[in-house]
Amino acid sequence: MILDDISLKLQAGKAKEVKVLVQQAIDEGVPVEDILNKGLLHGMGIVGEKFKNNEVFVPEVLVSARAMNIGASLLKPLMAEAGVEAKGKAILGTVKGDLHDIGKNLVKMMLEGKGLEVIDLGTDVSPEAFVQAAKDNNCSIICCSALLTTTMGVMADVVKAFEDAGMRDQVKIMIGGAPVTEAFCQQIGADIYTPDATSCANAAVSLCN
Ligand code: B1M
Repeated sequence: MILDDISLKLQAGKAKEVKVLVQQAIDEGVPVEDILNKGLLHGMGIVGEKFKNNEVFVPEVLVSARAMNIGASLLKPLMAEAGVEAKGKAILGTVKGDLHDIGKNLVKMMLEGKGLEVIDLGTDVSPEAFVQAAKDNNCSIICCSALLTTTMGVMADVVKAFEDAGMRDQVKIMIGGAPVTEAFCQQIGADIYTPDATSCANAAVSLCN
């Protein structure tokens, strides 16, 4: 089945073949969410398990990540609802010390798909940079991603940075990423935890409404 092939080629880091297969799946009318979840993310999940067990190493993970990004880029235009006016805007970044951006990029894709303008600060973003971007763009939705247990604490620093800037009541701080939980969100005084890109985008739209 084509979704299994996408997953296998992604695990093998074959970006060109992933691209061809994703396009083929689109042309065959396979639902975009299935291509993403049962193809690309399924493959990336297996790579993640192998990475954890020292069965693959950083170079292999990077080529799979590249294949993931190329495949996902084909899905992006299909996720955007045609002709949707921007409903609001959000600032997005992976927190300081953390270079993981695949999940963040998916969050961006989903937010844009729901009609939000996204100011993407990239990875390794300091708490001060989130505050500055909120000021510069007059933006009240702040989305922080973290993939490491060693960097998720920076999200607490982001909350504090907005407090110190006297802006805490003007922004909603949304957090997510594999190690992040609802309990952690409450513990650090952030506003909204969501477990995946789709629920993050839905929550952001609710805030805009
Ligand atoms: Co890294 N890495 N990594 N890594 N890496 C993990 C996270 C790890 C769990 C692997 C493992 O050991 N099992 C582990 C963390 C362990 C821990 O913290 N306790 C780990 C480690 C240790 C490291 C290094 C320290 C390894 C080293 O150098 N020794 C290093 C750190 C570098 C740094 O950041 N400073 C490192 C490096 C890398 C690569 C560069 C090789 C590469 C990143 C490439 C890139 O992003 N451009 C990489 C990758 C790819 C992974 C794994 C394999 C996959 C992560 C991923 O992209 N998943 C990961 C293992 C795993 O997660 N199984 C691992 C797919 C992505 C779609 O999921 O990002 O979780 P995710 O996003 C999800 C949700 O979390 C959510 O939405 C997405 C799906 O819908 N979400 C949000 C994300 N952000 C959100 C924000 C929201 C809401 C939802 O609201 C704002």
